Amino acid sequence: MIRGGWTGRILRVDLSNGKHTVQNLDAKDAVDLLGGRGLAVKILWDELKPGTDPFSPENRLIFATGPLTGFPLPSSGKLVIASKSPLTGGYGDGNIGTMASVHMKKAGYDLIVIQGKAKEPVLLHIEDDLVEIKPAGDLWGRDAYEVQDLLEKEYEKSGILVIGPGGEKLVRFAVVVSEKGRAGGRPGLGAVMGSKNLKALVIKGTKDIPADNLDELKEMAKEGYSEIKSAENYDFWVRQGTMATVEWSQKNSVLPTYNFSEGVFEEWESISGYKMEEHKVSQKGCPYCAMQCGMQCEIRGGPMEGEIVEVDYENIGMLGSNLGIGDFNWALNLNLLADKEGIDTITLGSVLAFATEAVERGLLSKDEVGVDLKWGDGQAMLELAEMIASRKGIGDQMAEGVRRFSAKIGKGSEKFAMHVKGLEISAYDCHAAPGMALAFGTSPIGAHHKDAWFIAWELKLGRDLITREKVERLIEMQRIRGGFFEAAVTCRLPWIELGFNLEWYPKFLKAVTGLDYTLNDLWLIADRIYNLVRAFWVRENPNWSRKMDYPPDKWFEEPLTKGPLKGAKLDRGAYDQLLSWYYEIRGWDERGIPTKATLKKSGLDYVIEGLEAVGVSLS
Ligand code: PTT
Ligand code: SF4
Repeated sequence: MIRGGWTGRILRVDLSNGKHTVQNLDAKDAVDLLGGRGLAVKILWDELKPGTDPFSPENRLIFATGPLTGFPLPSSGKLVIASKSPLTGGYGDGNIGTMASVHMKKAGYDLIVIQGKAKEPVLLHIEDDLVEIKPAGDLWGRDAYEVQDLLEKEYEKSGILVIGPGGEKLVRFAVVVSEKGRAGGRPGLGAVMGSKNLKALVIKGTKDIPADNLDELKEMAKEGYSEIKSAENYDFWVRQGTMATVEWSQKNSVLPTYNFSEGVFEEWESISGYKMEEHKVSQKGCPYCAMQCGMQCEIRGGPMEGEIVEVDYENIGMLGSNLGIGDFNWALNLNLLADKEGIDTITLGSVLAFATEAVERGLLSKDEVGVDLKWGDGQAMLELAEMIASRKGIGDQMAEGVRRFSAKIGKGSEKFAMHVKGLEISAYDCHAAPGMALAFGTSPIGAHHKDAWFIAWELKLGRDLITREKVERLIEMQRIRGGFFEAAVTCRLPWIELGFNLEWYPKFLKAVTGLDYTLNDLWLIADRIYNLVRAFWVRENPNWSRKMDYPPDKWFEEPLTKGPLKGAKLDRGAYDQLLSWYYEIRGWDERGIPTKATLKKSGLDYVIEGLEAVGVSLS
């Protein structure tokens, strides 16, 4: 019997007719899928007709907590935002640290599901059982930071989620922003919010969240926090956070450079974690987190000089080395522009780098771009980034993401459009990392590292190793990160960065829900979620083939020309072999589609009918 953790309630809001309802959360779904990504994909599977336009009122925008959310447990203040992605056309989600997650649970909602489209810009205001849709015409057109400031003044002690002008203009990689420095929903979930004319969600909750054993939970949390704080690398983490990865990536030849042409960057020291420390003025963290990795840096040059921006590795990898920018201040200017406009830094870095390479190869002229684009030219990159956010000039095409932009340019440019399934690759070069390439290839939302930052394990196993064991380890990592952490909706960084013991999580779950999950139970849930997400993609693409799981041609065809791994590139035969093992272990057929037996084993019998209805023949 469930004794806590979930509130058991889903808030449904239809912006077309202005009505809302509260629905009971199905207890079996909660137990079988936990929350976050698990419950979100189930709703999308159940409620979206195949082929639904992501920008249509029928698409759902889902804010999903997990059973641990809202309790004072280490790093549990996260929120999954999910929808059918306008960037990829498949399942999309993001994970954002925000007080909105805590307030959602305290207001008594596990999930908020939004559908429809408001006639005019609106904001959704929730205070416990009060739910109101209010005009927000005065906020439309304002940047995400301004809106955060205005709403904080009007609604005290509330959780706030907003979109910037990028989301309003339906930039396909617009994100949802919170607390000036947190951003989530890389696959364009800010644009889905914009398509619904929803500028902001403000939520305040004051209720107690049911828990099976609150005293035990508090005791465990105390121990958990103290384990985290006594971890060997805790002090260094608090100094540099994710920015320590710049040096690590450079040393291991995976720092994305010149549109993922190289894995090392000559000027890496000027964009490193140490450089960041020189700019750091303060730091903050997500709710209930003792790791405080939100590094607040002062910009000391360029048009945004004097302003403060929150900095992370992905942002600097993609807006620094990947653009050939060695001046930290220009990378910071680009980062802040993306945050205020509410667009994803990773895709922004990718689409700017792609355009620069297209110019270099003579496939785009200076006149076509409207800006004299060169590697390392921060001023030119910033001008173009502004054009993207406002969809002006060529920015209108670039706002569609690299897959669509390269299709427009043609002339073979698809080979260096760095994406998988339409989602741009996050900041790890894979010329010499076949396992990490497979992680990007098989990530359930397109090329994101969130499901498997496998490169760290791959280096230990041996980067050239092509074995079934390597693939088993990759799947193990996907189960933990993409399966468990995205469904429990708690931060994975205590585990991956500080070695926080995974055994804590079944204990936390027991204390809040009263249910006895073993780690193995959690991996079965993870597999169920992966099978359901894959089924969602296949239902949208009934001619699914293994080509959907391939990284871009560049990594196979153009070797590294610099650094200790000069000459390295991926081998197609080896990649194909890894992919075949991957499918075999997951119980998917040679096209990458779960077999009937696999779906049944995961308790997903209902999926079989859904796939067959769109003409997919299952093995
Ligand atoms: C995440 C992706 C990342 S992952 C980064 S930096 W990273 C980029 N951050 C952006 C940003 O900032 N502004 C912006 N305009 N666009 C941005 N795009 C990029 O988005 C994130 C942290 C980080 S910092 C990471 S690794 C971990 N991610 C987690 C995850 O995915 N799941 C989980 N259970 N725990 C995680 N913990 C860490 O959280 P997306 P955040 Mg993010 C400014 O959103 O879509 O998932 O993409 O949410 O609150 O900023 O925290 O080196
Ligand atoms: Fe947020 Fe960083 Fe803490 Fe994770 S480690 S919860 S991203 S502050």
